[in-house]
Amino acid sequence: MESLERVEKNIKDVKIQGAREIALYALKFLREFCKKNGFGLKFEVAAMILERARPTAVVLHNCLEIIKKEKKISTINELIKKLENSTKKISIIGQKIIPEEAKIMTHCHSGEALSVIKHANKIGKKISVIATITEPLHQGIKTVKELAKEKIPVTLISDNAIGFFIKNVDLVIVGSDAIRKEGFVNKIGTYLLALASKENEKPFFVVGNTLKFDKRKKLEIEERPGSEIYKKLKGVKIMNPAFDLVPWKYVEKIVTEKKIFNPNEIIKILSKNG
Ligand code: RUB
Repeated sequence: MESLERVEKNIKDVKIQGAREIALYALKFLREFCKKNGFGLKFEVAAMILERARPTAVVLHNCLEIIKKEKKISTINELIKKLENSTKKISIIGQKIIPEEAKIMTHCHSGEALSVIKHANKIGKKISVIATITEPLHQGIKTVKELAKEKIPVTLISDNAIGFFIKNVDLVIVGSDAIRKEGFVNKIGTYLLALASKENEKPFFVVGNTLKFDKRKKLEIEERPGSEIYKKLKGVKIMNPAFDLVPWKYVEKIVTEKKIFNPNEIIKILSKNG
């Protein structure tokens, strides 16, 4: 079993990335941790450390809230199963948004968004993908490698080229870190991609399982080290927010494991108390 410090570091250093993967990794660690230490103070501290490692995504937070109430290994197992099964369901339900032939743009690396794209290819749709490299950590490389492995035609572009290439695509699909009443949160740059999509009348789709529904009062946008943007710079402040929030007016539909939602339905669900 890895140490808590190692798991925290792997999450912080983006060795494990994407909201769903981070939650699965943390849950699998906590399952072993709780078998050994139970659900007392040690668990509370470990849960807090893991949640703080990447504070913006909500899925791990939501899972931890459930575990804190039920305090059972079987609950952790159920959550792991739920996350795994929901991706399978999303990949199938998501086919409604992908035509038989489509040029798709995506940003960053989202396991859930890619599950829809990969399944479209698997069932014979003629799709191709334009993927942004995603500054500053280049998670887009992971995306293009995964798609190339599946023999899906894929083109890598710089984030700056979004405006240049958006005209060539039929739709945009991105993942999500948090689905909130005021909008959804995803990798920094998603907001600009949404603006470009709207201006060019390209439908913009969000993918995310319902454990990403976020009722936390405050949204904390993770600020990452400036050195990820530029090293060895003196006398200059660097800002490096990891995520941004996209208002619902830019979004066509939201694909979840339960159904495809309209933004208005999401706003209604997330505006309810409790
Ligand atoms: C990843 C990112 C992904 C979402 C959804 O950011 O923004 O689009 O987390 O991913 P980072 P998934 O690389 O900083 O973690 O669909 O895999 O949950």
